Amino acid sequence: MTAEHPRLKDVYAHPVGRDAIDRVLLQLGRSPRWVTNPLVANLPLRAAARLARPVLGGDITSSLLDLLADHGDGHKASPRADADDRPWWNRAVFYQVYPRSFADSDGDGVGDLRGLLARLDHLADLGVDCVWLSPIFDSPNEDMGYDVRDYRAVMAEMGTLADLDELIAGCHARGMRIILDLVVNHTSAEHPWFRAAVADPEGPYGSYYHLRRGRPGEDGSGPPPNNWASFFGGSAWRWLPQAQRWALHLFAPGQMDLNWEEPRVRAEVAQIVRWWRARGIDGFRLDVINYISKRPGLPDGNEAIGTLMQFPGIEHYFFGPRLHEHLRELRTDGFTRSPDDPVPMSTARSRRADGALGEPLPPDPIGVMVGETPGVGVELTRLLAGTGRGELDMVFNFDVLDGPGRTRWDDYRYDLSYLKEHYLRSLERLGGDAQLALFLDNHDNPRMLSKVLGDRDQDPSLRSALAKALVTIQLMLPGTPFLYQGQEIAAIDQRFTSASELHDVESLNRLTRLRADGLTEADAVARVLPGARDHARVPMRWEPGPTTGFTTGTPWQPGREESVGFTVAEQESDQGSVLNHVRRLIALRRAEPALVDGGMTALARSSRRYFGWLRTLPGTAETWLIEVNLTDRTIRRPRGLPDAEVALGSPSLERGATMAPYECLVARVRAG
Ligand code: ISL
Repeated sequence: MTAEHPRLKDVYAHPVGRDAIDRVLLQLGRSPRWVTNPLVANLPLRAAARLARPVLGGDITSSLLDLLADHGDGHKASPRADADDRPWWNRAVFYQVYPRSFADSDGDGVGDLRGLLARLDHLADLGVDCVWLSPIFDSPNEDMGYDVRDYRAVMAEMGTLADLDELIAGCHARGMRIILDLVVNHTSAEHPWFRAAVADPEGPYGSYYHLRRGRPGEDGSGPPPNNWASFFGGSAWRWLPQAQRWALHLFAPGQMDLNWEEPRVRAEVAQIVRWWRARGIDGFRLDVINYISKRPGLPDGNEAIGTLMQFPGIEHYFFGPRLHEHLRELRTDGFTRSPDDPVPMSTARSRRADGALGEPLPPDPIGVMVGETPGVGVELTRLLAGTGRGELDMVFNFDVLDGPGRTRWDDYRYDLSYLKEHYLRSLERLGGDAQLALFLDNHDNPRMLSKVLGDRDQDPSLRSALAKALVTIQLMLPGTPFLYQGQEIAAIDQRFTSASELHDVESLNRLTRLRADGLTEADAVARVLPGARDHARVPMRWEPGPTTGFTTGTPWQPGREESVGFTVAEQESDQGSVLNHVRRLIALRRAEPALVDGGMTALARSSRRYFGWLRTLPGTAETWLIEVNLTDRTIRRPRGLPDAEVALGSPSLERGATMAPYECLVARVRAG
């Protein structure tokens, strides 16, 4: 930014400023129009900040300007590649497996690699192109594998490296790629690097982490080096008596933040990636990858930002000064194949439009890089994953998950008109500059179905209809869909009743804090459940029965649901099931290029109830119509829609003047 006395509009014109302001407004539940109003937009930044002080609780100007200064204002992205040059992940359907809860082969109650191997046909039959596994590396599991002890070993309860090799080959043989979770913002405190750093902070591994001496005269009982908070509660610093140092952990006390300023850390990470690529892994989902670059000196966080975003310090690392540089280096040194690299142990077989398998593909020149990037909005998506930027391929923008003014912990009903608005606005603003990653569920969030339906999520007809509608949106909008296990059978939140049923470190810490604040156990549980990550971590429901075909033993996290019709086995034989709807949608994507490569035109843009759009393949007359009723009521279709032949619809292939609750359809527009 160049202006000496910036106005609010100058800040808003900067990609980082725009995303930061949009995020604050979303958090406060205010419309972005608040900033674009010319009277407000022309205010000098300092005056705007003064006016906003009662709402923000303090002055955030200098923090905002520091952030902008770190990133210049240029953001160049090349236009989207021609249809023929598009990378495979542009057309792929990804499927996230949470291995601990997917399938258990040995009866110990914990899902494992051989369990998944035995279920791979389920994913291939669904039409999945790429399987993503949540962490499987050796870990003490303080945060369920997001705390890695050895990046080149499989955790014992999930199997062995040989099992993983078999799994990779099994995916490839079925025409699916496979990616893993790369958790390198932090390691486990039990990782040998951290042990060595603690044993000798001045030695070769001391600089691998953020270790700080206490402030003068302190013995560790005093205040930590800065005011940063951990996402799982309390300070982000832990005192290490043996080393007489503080160590930074943005997550659990056993998840130690790596120091990416240290070149040897970056080289180690690149080597880990190359090692897995040689084994046949096709890329990685990179955990909290936007947090790796921290502002040098690790200064205190701005208090107003801390209060507003709930995590003091966040402005110093959510989009740190060297993020772009680190990502580019990792892409080149870790993910890009060089001519001397060994040929991967296997590669995926190609798959034709009719689903039939072809020959194994040549190795990909670059492994896919999917960034998990909390706090990143549309503009930063373009900066981090814009075509030709040489950083990430796609990022997850979490703004879709909660409505304006809401957080994950609020007990509220999600309004799908926000989902429509969010996706349309993102697509319009991204243009062809970056590929949208379309996801609604993952292992860190309650199920979207339950967020929308609330207590009515157990009503079988609403549940099925909405599950189909949501997945139709995900699979038919331009972008790359990421399905999460269970979405294909309309998984909903679990009815947990007591604290003893929760396992996640985040839920447990929150419960402890609420209890310490004086809440009864029942009240504390009630406050944690709306946002608990445990909901999405219950075992996959393969078949009816107490352990749902997940295990022959006692599941580590028992599933409590007793519904009829919401297991894979039951839905298999039901032509009208959610499972068969998802299969047909994916098959249609494969067969009809317009549904994947086609441009998009929104219909009835301002309707809050109806979500309709056309997909047209440039240079052809091939046009498809997709329609979704976003409400639990019957609605009228807008007038003037093209005549179209329904290929796939819920509840039927009839297309009348009205749409049933959460009805959705995909139809081929008739020529003329
Ligand atoms: O659940 C959250 C904390 O409130 C999310 O913000 C989540 O921590 C964030 O999206 C980062 O998630 C990833 O990294 C975490 C891990 O616990 C999550 O499971 C993972 O998806 C730390 O590695």
